[in-house]
Amino acid sequence: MRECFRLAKKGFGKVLPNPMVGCVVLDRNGKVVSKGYHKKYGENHAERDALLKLKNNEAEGGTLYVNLEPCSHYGKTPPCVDLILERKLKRVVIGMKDVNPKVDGISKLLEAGIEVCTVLEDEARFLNRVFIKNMTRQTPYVVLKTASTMDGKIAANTGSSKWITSEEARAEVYRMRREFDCILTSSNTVLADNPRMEHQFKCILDKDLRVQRDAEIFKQGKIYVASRENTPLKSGHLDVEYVLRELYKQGIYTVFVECGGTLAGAMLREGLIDEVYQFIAPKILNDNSGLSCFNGSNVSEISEAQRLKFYDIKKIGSDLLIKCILTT
Ligand code: AOF
Ligand code: ZN
Repeated sequence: MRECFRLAKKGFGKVLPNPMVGCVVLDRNGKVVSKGYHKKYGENHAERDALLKLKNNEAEGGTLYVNLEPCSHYGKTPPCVDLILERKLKRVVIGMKDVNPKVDGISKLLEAGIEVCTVLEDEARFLNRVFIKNMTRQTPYVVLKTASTMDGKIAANTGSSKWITSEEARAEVYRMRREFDCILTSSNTVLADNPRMEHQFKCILDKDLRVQRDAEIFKQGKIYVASRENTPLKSGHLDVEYVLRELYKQGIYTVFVECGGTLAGAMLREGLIDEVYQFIAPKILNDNSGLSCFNGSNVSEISEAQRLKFYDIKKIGSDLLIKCILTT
């Protein structure tokens, strides 16, 4: 199954809105006879990719490993379950059940007398967390990036923020942006920093259309401006959840949020963030009037704090980059 995960990741950035899927086929003696993966959206599924490589049917009586339940529907390709039955496999080991309501592969396999079992489910679900969110919620997967001092400040009280992190960390942000379909920011950030935010698709939350068209951000890429003219308000602010759903309808499956503490705090409170990428510079501002990464309010108990799980940490230049996923 770990080999399936490794193969699946080769499809990173090329398969969305489909999942990343890898497949390993063993013959009746447990010897690996074929491997495959889902290479690109619309192309063969992992199981088909692996099984079609076999000249004689070495898979007969063998085991097929795949990190997602094989499909049973006619989509861009015929059902993988049919091919598995045709090739007479004895056992199928999956990582997770498919969340696509059109798919009911496990029952089809069981009905045909094939053994099915699940292994490493948590890891399989983590690998395809973007697909799961997209498919079950019809909304993009949202990662918020922030960069702070060790005491969680993103700027001094004058607004001075250039630069908290090292050049290497900033270069990493440029690279990271390319992994997302869209960058989302606020008019506050654009007015304060006038960033260029080089990207093919950018969304600015600008309720009162305060950002002028000659701002750097307009000089490149496609821009979606959400304002009171095209977006409903919720408690006097733009309904960000509505904006995310609109972006999804335009084929945006992943969003990278780069903003200040007000929007970050609001999105966190409203449960709109899936992950946080936090850069931490080896600096302490030591001023409580400095600006915070998350600017919510009225939280009186530590037990009310949002919980996250650190899943990756690395040093970039002189800074740390902590990647974490929200938990309940
Ligand atoms: C698998 N193996 O490698 C993939 C699966 O219409 P299609 O062909 O693009 O089918 C997309 C759906 O098929 C997708 O939402 C997911 O449920 C499943 N993708 N299934 O068994 C694969 N990519
Ligand atoms: Zn399939």
